[in-house]
Amino acid sequence: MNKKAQRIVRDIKMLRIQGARTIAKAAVDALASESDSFTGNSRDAYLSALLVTADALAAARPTEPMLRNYLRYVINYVQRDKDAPVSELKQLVSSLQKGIYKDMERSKAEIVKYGAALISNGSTYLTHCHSSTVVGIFTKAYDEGKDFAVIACETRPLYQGVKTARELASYGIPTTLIVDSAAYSHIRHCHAVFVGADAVIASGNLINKVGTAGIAHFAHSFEIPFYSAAELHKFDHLTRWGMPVPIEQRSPDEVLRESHKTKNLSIANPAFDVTPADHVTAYITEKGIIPPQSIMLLA
Ligand code: RUB
Repeated sequence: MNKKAQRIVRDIKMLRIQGARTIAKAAVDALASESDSFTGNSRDAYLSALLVTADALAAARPTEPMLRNYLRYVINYVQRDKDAPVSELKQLVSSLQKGIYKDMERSKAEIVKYGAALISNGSTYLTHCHSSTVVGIFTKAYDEGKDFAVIACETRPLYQGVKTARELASYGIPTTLIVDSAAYSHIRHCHAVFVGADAVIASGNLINKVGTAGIAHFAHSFEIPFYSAAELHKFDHLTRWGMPVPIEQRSPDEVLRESHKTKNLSIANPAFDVTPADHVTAYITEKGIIPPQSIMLLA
């Protein structure tokens, strides 16, 4: 792998690059850079360099179908073109990259438009973690002149919710940051919950940052709408045949400092959890706002 691709793999692993869309975009960038820097005329060597890079990127965050779907899309195109010389394949990858970026921008703009339409004056919304799509929904609604407030959960252990709160507050949206365990007492005063999505599976269940499922459960019990902003590329097609989506387990060091660790103490640090489809009011997709039961048909 070239230096840039190695750096992107590292940054994705360490969450310097976070959030499904941003990760997928960076992964496509890494693959295109690997393609670009390849020297030589061997088609097999070129393809194997791409496959090695794609594998490393996919392994960096195993719960990210959007990343896998886009990488697979590029690799499939390259493999299909059996007679093309390496120079042509390089051009192909570069134009696929541009197409993917356009596609991502288009779908985000649609989701943001549909999502902003759900925001009303005088309301308060709760969000969890950092989703660039959800931030886009709130900022679009604000640009449309809507007057509303946001409560953001800080999102232990890596505090991505602080990033959300800072972005929204600096945009001018009244925002309150709470610790994750305060979600229950705040949610009853909210009008809806908006979260992002890392993966959507065949059952319509949502996989998103750990803590999401609990928030969805509270929302369900208070009859508060719970929305997930999810591009259709976040759908994991393998789940149609019963393949489970692995839940990434991260380092215990993110939870507890070395000096605070004690004998016999184990630490669990799952990055995501699974929200059952019946706790999801709807997915906000680029094709519109749809019930979780319809996601498989559409994706
Ligand atoms: C981020 C997270 C986000 C989704 C969607 O988790 O759970 O809600 O990735 O983000 P992490 P987006 O910080 O562990 O990557 O809407 O930007 O795709």
